[in-house]
Amino acid sequence: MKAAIFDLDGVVVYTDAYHYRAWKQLADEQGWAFDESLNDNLRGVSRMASLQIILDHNGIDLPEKDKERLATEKNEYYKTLLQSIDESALVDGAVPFIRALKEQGLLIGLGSSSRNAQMVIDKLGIATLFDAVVTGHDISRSKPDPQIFLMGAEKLGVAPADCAVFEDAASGVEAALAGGMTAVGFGPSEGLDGAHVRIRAYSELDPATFAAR
Ligand code: B16
Ligand code: MG
Repeated sequence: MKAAIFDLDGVVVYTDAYHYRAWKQLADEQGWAFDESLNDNLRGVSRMASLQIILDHNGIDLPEKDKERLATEKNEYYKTLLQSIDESALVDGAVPFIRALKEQGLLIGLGSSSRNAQMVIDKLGIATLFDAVVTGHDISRSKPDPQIFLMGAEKLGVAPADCAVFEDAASGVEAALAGGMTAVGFGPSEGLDGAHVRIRAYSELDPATFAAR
């Protein structure tokens, strides 16, 4: 193992809960059904594709212009929630685990579909943990396409086969596997069983043993 690429939302920061609250605010205003199990289907999925999943779930068809307005509205709610984000939003054990991997000589990347990812890591003061950052601004194809992680490996100068990917989304695990990387499924979501390693907390992994895989 030469590198580890981390997804952001739900893997390093609990912004998955913030995304949920922002979509829920929009859904309540619009009178749409939306709950945590539907929210699980939005993990790792781009903003517009997430909106489409919610609309499909509610059997609603809208012109493109309206969809763009609604997605922007959700993003405004999300950014308002982010204004009060602090260290308490860091996933338990994530930063110490990443530092321990660095001590083992691994390079660290960030591979997040979110266009807000850079702002989040800057605000939390964790941007310097990452040797390479790829976000929703850099990609043309969403997870489960492996593009985001392949770009990350390339930026790190490491072969995909020497990379591990930490993901809380089924689409992200699929992307890592499609990229020929070691996939680690993290967190409470279902649909992560195809990953090479499946954990619910960082305490389940020993960094030295993991780095030696
Ligand atoms: P934004 P990740 C993903 O980030 C989230 O899991 C997903 O819920 C969100 O819709 C997507 O980013 C886009 O985010 O609206 O901020 O551009 O999990 O890939 O870090
Ligand atoms: Mg995620």
